[in-house]
Amino acid sequence: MQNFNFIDPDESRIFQIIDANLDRAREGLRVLEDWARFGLGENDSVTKIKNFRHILGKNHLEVYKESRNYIEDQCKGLTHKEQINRKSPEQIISSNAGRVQEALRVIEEFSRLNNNELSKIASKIRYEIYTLEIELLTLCKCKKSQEILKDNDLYVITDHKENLLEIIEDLLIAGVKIIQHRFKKGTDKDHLKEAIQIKNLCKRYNSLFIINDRIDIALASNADGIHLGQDDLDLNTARKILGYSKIIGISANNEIDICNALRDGCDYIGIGPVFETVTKKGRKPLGIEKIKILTKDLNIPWFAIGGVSKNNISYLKRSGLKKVALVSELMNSEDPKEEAIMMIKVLTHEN
Ligand code: TZP
Ligand code: MG
Repeated sequence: MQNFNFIDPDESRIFQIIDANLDRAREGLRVLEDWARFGLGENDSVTKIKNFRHILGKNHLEVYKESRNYIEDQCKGLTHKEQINRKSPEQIISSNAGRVQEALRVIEEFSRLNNNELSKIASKIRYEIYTLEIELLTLCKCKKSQEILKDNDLYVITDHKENLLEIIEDLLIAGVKIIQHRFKKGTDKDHLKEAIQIKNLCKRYNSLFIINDRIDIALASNADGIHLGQDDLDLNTARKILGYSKIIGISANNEIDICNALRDGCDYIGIGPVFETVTKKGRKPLGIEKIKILTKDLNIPWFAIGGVSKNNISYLKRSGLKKVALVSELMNSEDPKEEAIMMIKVLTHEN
């Protein structure tokens, strides 16, 4: 570190730049830290960000602060209209991560001559912020999807239908927030095309779009998640491929499968069949009581599936099966919109 006893005006300008950018970087970090803490409850990220703030604080030398008013800043208080337009936490995270990265880059450049140590610190933290930004955005996306799963009790699964897009739009208008696309025949090209169309619809209505079985189609259609049965790819492999921004649901119908799914970090469970169903012929129903026993300690969302209809939904709810998934009842309905509205009403109504 150089001796700062004598400060020439050029040096003072540089100190002022470093001072302003240390403030900027620390402020931006504080925004990221608070969202990680209060918005996401992510302690590891909080610790990491706090540590960066403290390192920068320790390196915020008096000599930088003293240069603050030495030269009048004509641009003080200027804002950009983008700042006013920021609406979502994701936008706030992105813009503040960008703010920190830019400020650190400026520090890195201007401190290289007089404080090489600070320059190196700024460079190191800047690289870490690129990764942290992606981590926080991924967690935001995951959290949003998990909230939709927690807050909504009707989960609708598609079947092969000529007018499938029309049915889905009706369901979305009715307020269905979770749609799973399930396809058992046809070509991959057609599946993907249909998946992208449904994804776009779901996005328009802020609903979750989940793909059954096929991780490749889930990725290609930018689905919000995947649903896997016990014979599909295992959860750990799926998580490796999909990362943490996508939700993974598992069909688990016995204690062992439920334990494994929880251990491996699945986001929700589908359990059934509750009743006999034509959609999965020959499957022995578990029945309401067995499902209640299997799910009694579950602390993630779970949906009872199999033979759920408008005639038994209220009974299911009264029996403690408060979240349901279904295929045929709404796919074959004369009026999917009205029926979905009615079902949502029954499921959300407090007993
Ligand atoms: N998994 C267990 S039962 C079932 C699935 C996919 C089929 C449910 O279909 P439906 O028509 O709602 O009974
Ligand atoms: Mg499957």
